[in-house]
Amino acid sequence: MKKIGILGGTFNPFHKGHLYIANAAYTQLGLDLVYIMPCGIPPHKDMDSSVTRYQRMSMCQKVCSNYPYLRLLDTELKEDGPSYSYRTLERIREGHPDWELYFIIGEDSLDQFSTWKHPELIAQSASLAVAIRRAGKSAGIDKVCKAIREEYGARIFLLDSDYIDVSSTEIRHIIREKRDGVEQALASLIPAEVLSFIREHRLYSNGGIELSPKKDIKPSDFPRLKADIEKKLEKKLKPSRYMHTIGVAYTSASLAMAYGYPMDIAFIAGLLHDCAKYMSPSELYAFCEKKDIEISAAEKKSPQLLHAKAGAYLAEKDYGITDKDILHAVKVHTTGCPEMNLLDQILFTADYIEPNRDKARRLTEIRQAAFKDLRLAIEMILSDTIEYLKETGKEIDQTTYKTYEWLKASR
Ligand code: DGI
Ligand code: FE
Ligand code: FE
Repeated sequence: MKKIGILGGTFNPFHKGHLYIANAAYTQLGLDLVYIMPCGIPPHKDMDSSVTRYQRMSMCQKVCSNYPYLRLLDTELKEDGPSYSYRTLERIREGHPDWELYFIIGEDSLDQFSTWKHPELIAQSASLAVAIRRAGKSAGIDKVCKAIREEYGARIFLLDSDYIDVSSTEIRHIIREKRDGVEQALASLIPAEVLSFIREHRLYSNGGIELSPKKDIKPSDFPRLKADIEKKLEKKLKPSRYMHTIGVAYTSASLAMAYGYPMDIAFIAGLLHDCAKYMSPSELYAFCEKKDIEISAAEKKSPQLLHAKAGAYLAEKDYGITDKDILHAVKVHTTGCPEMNLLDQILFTADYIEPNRDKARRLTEIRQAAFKDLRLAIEMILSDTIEYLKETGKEIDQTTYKTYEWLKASR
């Protein structure tokens, strides 16, 4: 038997609270997998009707592809009417006789449990995994559990999950009202890949008010910008470096497609990432000193690393790029950085896997991983890079290590 958690919800949008609960169930109950199950039409909750079930599904899918223990379950998404948990769980059980089910719910849902349709059938199909706030564990909860156990024969497990206090309703309000510091607030509440999906699809923003007008490249400007940058780069870079650059641009755009990031932005980041590569190490060093760009200990010993920072500088000053995401992704494309955002991750990976590359040892595996599990791909790249640098006796930048540690810790 496989121990399977089921976390249902509207996920409108998916947020970090969901992630905490799923993770608490996975680790504390020793589950094999947790299925994220967005509903088709929610029975009670009022819905933002402008967001389709497929968009809610995509947001869940994006998160699932970044966590190996999460999977998407579309049982309820496919239903036309409202879904009832007792029926859904029955159907899952019939479809997967080898699954031992743990139905993950919040403490509030447990209070409501007897008002659900056929609680006795739910209790037959699955154990209940109840996420409670550690701080708020009340005496009341034991009483409620006892009553439900006795009345319905339910098996109940309590999960310690002092999850961050966040609700989808609150998130929708923050976006709609465009409160101050909205970007930062949202980044702490929603996984990065969901946030970029919300941005790209302009969800929850009421009549097209954009959540931060961060796309500094208008779609109508893109063809011209692309042509101009390509022309300039072709003159500056060696032919092989230019080929690589084009490869990274298209690979970035493809990864952007796969993970729901604006493709034009990813393409431009790919084009510009090595724009400083025409300089030799000593020229890069002199350039950065002159421009007051900070030089780390590792960069002192291996000044070619500076092509990333110098590239970000040139992208802004020589190529007129103002988009912060692009400039940041170029800046960290060689070492990565802790908390690297989605575009950082896309560019970092594209640089390693683009079609002209042929030297790295696990290229085939990493290329496959990149489109399924981006973080895993980055972990593999960093691990191989660190190994390679050790073998060749090169100085390893602290940022490279820190990025690797961050990834492993946030898995
Ligand atoms: O500029 P590219 O060749 O396209 O690719 P890149 O910007 O990822 O640079 C790759 C090179 O950088 C590769 O030879 C490994 C090296 N590198 C990556 N992290 C570090 C590093 N070199 C040193 N010395 N220290 C690092 O931490
Ligand atoms: Fe590079
Ligand atoms: Fe490169």
